[in-house]
Order: sequence, then C-alpha cells, then structure tokens
Amino acid sequence: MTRPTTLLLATTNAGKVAELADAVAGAGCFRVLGLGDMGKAPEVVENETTFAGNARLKAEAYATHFGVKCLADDSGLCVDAIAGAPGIHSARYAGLGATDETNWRKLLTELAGVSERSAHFVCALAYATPGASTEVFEGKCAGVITNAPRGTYGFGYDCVFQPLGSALTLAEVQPEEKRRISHRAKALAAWLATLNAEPNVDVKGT
Ligand code: ITT
Repeated sequence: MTRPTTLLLATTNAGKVAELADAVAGAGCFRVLGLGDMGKAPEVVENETTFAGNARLKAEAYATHFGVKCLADDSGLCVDAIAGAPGIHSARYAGLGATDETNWRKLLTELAGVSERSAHFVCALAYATPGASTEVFEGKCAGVITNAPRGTYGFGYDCVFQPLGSALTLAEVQPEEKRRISHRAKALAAWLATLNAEPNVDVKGT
C-alpha cells in the first residue's frame, strides 16, 4: 500500500477548487489540502506575461514555502475580436474589486455590435515539487461569446461562453459535463497521465 502524497491545491478561486478537487480525488493517491488548511500563505504577485508563467510562479512559491507538492492553475478567456483580451487579466478585467458579473458585463459591452465572437479559454496547470523541476500542462476550450448571459452553473465567464458544437453555455451544462470538456479538464487529463511515472505517486493506489 502506497502512503498518499500530500498535494496542495493552491487557488483562492472557489470555482476552480470545485473542478480541481474532484479530478485530483479521482486519482486516489493524494491527501489534498487547500490554502485554508495551511498557515499564513505568501502573497504571490502574478507578474508574468503568460498563463504558464503565472501558474509556475504560484505553484513554485507555495511548494517552496510549505515544503509540499503543489498544483496551481492560471487560466482565463481570450477573445479574438479584442486581441485576446481579457487573457491573463481575466480575473480583474473590470478593475480592482471586479466580480464575475462585472467582468462578463464589461465583456458584453466591449462586444456590443460585434459579430465575430470567437474565443477560447486557456488553463495552465503547474505541478511543483520541492527540490525538483516544475511541469506545466495546458488545456484549451474553443467557443463563442453569447449576446447575453445564460445559465447558473459554473463561475467566471461561463454564462457567456458557448463551446463549439454546443447549443448551451458552460453555465447551462451540468457541472459533470463541464468537467469533461473544459480547458481545465484537458490540462488535468494531461497532468494525470504523467503521474504513474513518479516513483512515490501511485495513481492506482495499490
Ligand atoms: P487564483 O489565482 O487564486 O487561482 P483567480 O480567480 O485570481 O484565483 P486567475 O488569476 O487564474 O485566478 O484568473 C482566472 C479568471 O479567469 C477567473 O477569475 C475567471 O474570471 C476566468 N476563468 C478561468 N477559468 C474559468 C472557467 O472555467 N470558467 C469561467 N471563467 C473562468
């Protein structure tokens, strides 16, 4: 029997926690902790210019500080008609104190009258181990921005994002369905696929 490895899920975003925690629990080999289970956490300034860079910053800062393996996500929405905005600034698109609703309202205002509404979500997932090199996995989900919000599931921009091939927004599909098709699901799948190569992590929990 392999002892579970402690893994810190380093995000303050409740929506992300819900999506990450399920997948990580499914791996069956981790004792999962959140930032709330730790002592005072260092403040991490996300000042890189890419999703991957910011995810790596967060994962390495927490892994080093707490001495445990750490999984951190940096993600956001890139809209083609506005040069990929809000991109890495998705969480604060509507300014300091932005909420999910002020963010998606600002996006709909920016796109008023715009017919080209293609967009994609990106998730960069960084997996840091103290004293070892960090791995980063990326997932994308392509779709279009709707003209109005629809649905009550999910978080962030889900209510204005309709994945390609779907008639529903990510806030209208059941959470299980989002966990199957999303950018975060794809990044998680790529990370989970590498775990069996680790000497002290046994995905099958044998
Ligand atoms: P942490 O840094 O603590 O993880 P955060 O919310 O600040 O939390 P980010 O800097 O990665 O995280 O910003 C991600 C933002 O992108 C998030 O606040 C949403 O507005 C948006 N976003 C990311 N993934 C999303 C998803 O699956 N559905 C809808 N919006 C999403």
